[in-house]
Amino acid sequence: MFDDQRLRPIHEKVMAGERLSFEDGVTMYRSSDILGLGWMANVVRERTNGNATFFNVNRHINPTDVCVAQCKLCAFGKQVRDPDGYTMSHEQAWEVAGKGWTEAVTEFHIVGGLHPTLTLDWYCELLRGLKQRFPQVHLKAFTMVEIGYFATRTKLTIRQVLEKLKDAGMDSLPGGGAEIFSEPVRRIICDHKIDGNAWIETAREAHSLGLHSNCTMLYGHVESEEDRVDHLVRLRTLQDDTQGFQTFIPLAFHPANTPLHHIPVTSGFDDIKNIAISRLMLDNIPHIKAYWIMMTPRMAQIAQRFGADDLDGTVVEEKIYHDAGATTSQSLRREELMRLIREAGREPVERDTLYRRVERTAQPETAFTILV
Ligand code: V47
Repeated sequence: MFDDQRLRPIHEKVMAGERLSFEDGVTMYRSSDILGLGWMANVVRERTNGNATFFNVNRHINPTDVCVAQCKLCAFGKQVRDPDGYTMSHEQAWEVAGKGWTEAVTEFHIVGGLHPTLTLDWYCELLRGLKQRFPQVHLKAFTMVEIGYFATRTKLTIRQVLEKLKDAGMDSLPGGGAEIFSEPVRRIICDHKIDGNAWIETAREAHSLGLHSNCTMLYGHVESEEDRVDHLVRLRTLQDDTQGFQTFIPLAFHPANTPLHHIPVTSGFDDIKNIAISRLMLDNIPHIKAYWIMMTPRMAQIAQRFGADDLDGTVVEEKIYHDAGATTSQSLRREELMRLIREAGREPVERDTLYRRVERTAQPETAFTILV
C-alpha cells in the first residue's frame, strides 16, 4: 500500500491508535508518499469526525493595521507614521461589523496590529459595543500575541487582561501569532513578538479561564522539518494539559509584499502534506482546518480527503492574506462552501465557533438555532 516503506511502522501505530513520536513526524515530512500520508490522515479524520466537514458563517474585523512589531513575515502591519495605516473608531468598527450583516453571522473574528496608544479599555469598549449590538454573535478575539502586548502595556498580568476582556464579551481566542516556536526562526521572521513559551503559557492561562482557542503554525519560510515537528509536539503537550484547543490551522507563508518576498510560495504538495501530518501528529486536537483563503478553495476541497474536517467560514473582507498577495476571493457564500464540501463526498455541517451544530430554520440567511 505504501510507496515509502518507512511509513509502515507509522501506519501500524495509527491503526492501533498509538501516539506518533517526534521522529515519526520528521520521517513523514521527509516522505514524498503523499497518498500514504493522506490515507492514514483520512483514517484519523474519519475516526474523529466521521464524514462531516464543518464551516461557519463569520466576518473578520481588523480594527487597526498599525503595529509596533514590524514582523518580516507580515504584509498587513503598518508603521505608526505610515499614511496608509488605519485605525477605526469604535463607531467605524461597529459599522463594519454590521455592513452587509445578516442574522446568519454567528462569529466575529477580531484581530489587529499591536497599536502603540490604544488602551485595553478601548478594546473592552469595542467588545462591549459589539455584544450590545449583536448579542447572539460569538466574539473570537485577539491572538495570544495581542494579549501579551496588552499585558506589557497595562502592567497587568496575562490573567488579569484575559479576565477583563472576558468580562467585556470575549468568548474565545483565534489561533494566530504562534508562527513557529523555534527561537532562531522566530528571530528572523518575527523578532519583536512574544516568544514561543510565552505564546504557550498565554494559551494555558486562557484555557484555565474556560476560554477555548485555536492554534496555528506558519510554515514555508526558513523553518526546518524538525522545527515544524517541534511546534506540533509543543501544541500537543499543552493540549494534554488543558484540552482547550479546538482547531489547528496550518498556515502557508505568503511572501508577497513582505521583506521576505524572495522566498518562494509553498507548493500544493507541501500544503496537503501539512494538513495530513498535522492530523496524524495532533491526536488530541479535535479539528484540522483547511483555511480556504490561504489554500484556495480548490486545495481546501482536496484537503478534506487528506485529514481536514473544517473549511473555516464565509469570512467577509479578509485583509492579512490579501495584503500578502492572496488572490482568493475575500468571501464565499454559504451555498458555495456547501457545494465544495458535497463535491468532496462530505456532509456539510454548519457549526458555531464552539462546534455546536447550527440549524437553519425558515430563511437560511436569517434565522438559526444552535443545537447543543
Ligand atoms: O498570526 C501573517 C499569519 C495569521 C502572513 O483561529 C501570514 O480560526 C502567511 O491566525 N503569509 C493570522 N501568513 C491568521 C490566523 C487565522 C486565520 C483563520 C482562522 C483562524 C482561527 C486564525 O496569519 C498570523 C500569521 O501567522 N500571517 N502574515 C503572511 N504574509
